[in-house]
Amino acid sequence: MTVSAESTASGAAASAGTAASNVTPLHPERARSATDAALPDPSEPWWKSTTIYQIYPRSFADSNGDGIGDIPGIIGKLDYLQTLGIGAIWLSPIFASPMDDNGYDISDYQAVAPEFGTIEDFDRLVSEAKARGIGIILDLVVNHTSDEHRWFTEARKSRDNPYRDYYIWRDPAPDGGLPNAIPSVFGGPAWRFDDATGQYYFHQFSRRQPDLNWANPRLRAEIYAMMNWWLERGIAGFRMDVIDLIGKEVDKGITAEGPHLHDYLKEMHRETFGGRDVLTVGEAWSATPGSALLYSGRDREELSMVFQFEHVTQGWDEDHGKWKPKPLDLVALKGVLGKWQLALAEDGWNSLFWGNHDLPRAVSRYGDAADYHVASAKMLATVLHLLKGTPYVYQGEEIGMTNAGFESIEEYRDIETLNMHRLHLEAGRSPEDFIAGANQNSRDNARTPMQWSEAPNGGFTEGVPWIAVNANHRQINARTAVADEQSIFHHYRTLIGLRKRHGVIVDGVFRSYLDQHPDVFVYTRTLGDERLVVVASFADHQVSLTLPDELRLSGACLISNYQPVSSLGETVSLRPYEAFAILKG
Ligand code: TEU
Ligand code: CA
Repeated sequence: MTVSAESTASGAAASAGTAASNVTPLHPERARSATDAALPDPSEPWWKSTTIYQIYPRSFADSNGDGIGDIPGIIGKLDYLQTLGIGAIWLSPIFASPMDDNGYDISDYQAVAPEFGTIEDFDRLVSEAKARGIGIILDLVVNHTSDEHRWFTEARKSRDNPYRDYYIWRDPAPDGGLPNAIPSVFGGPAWRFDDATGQYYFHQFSRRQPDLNWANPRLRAEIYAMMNWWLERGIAGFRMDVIDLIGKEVDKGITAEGPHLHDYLKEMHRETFGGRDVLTVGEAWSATPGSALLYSGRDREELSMVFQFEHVTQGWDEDHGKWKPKPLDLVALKGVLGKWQLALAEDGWNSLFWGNHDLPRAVSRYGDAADYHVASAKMLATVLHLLKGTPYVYQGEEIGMTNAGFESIEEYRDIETLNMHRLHLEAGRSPEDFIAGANQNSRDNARTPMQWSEAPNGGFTEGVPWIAVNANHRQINARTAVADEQSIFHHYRTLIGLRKRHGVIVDGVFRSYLDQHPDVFVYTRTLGDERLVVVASFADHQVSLTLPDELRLSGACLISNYQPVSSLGETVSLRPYEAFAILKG
């Protein structure tokens, strides 16, 4: 049961709002007067008090029965997203692509992939979303293109082709072998020999995703022109794919955070989105708190924020990485989250996420999908959404979708998973072992179709889905969740509403407590005389806590996943995965 002092109020407001709000500006909640102290500071960027929803178009909603999600399908679900209360959609790639990596291999940046729709569909999505106070954030994939992009088909024609230097070519090593040993993220070497011109080209992902040479100013100018073309269509910003890799210096073995990376980002800022009221978030697997300040510092004129992944990789095995994930270590996890909260307390800005289209489902990885599905999913949402930063909800997370539970490699579709499976077997390791790891961490766990209803295929498609729908869609689906006020969906809706109304959630100073406690995450957010206390249990059993003096207080219970808790004494007893937040002041 989710209750909060405000939920009944916000429920009424939301349903009422829907009727009235079809013509509101993009972020109406920010129109309120600056004197409302408790409210977020309206002079701050919209994306500091807004929650973002990520859509993986292939798996969201299919409108024409071909088993593949599409843009008209997304338009048909905008009312659902407006009810959830999100302020912008991060749309994974919708551009023309041979789909070797499901669109992260683009063959034409200014064309919509036919299976996803048309440019007219896209413009309708932008206007229909805007009418509901929702912005559209596009995925900018400019570390590499598809090998079917005109630039690459030209470049591989001859060594002196005008597009040759848009990519990274090297002669074979003296022994005729690979130029160097840089590996591809998807397994195998990062170099592919091109018979026609007798040189290797560099690809950090699949061999059909050749890396671009950002040292080439002509290339950069073309990319900036493309970005401005989309900005002119009214988008709300960009998510930038592996942006930490564009400054690579391959001869030095440098791939991430190369010497000119921040020069390129400053130039991009100057030439494209600088001065526009948009959100830019860079995916940076190599980011550290120090480099995050370079990317997102307020005077840096680079990006709004980055996606850093330390809370993800801390759970990976040293040797086998994500294919042998370690059991949840809460002390390590909250240690990383706390470090980033403190490091970006005065400057820079955090992104907050448990999942995305590359990561396992949150409730399966960090919660307990089997015995405490609803309680643990709500606990995870409370812990993440009350931290300082911009929260991201990955499609289906708001209804507690779980990992796929595939039994055989035949059910998998992801190029990274299939590549790693092949290499795993070639290394003589057991297929069962691989499937066990894939079931926990393969990217396909996030890519099974959105579960809209109990209907066949979860109401995702009238056709045959490109990847299997999770059988638990009969229990876990949006129709059931929206109809049940106590569902995970309404818990997310309440949290998203709280961030719009409470400055302490947006700007409050973070402080954690009981850092070495293996089962609970306790932290506060303080702004002026307002203090928010968040208490959460990651344990599937009852836990008793002794609280430090400064946490023994009473106030308004903003949210909880059991009964409301509005006062804390010396000791507190927490039920399995219990979580609540109390606002004092
Ligand atoms: O991901 C970057 C990336 O390194 C991860 O996908 C990585 O492969 C993995 O999942 C962690 O082991 C971005 C996109 O998010 C991803 O979908 C693309 O496949 C990749 O870049 C290439 O564009
Ligand atoms: Ca379709």
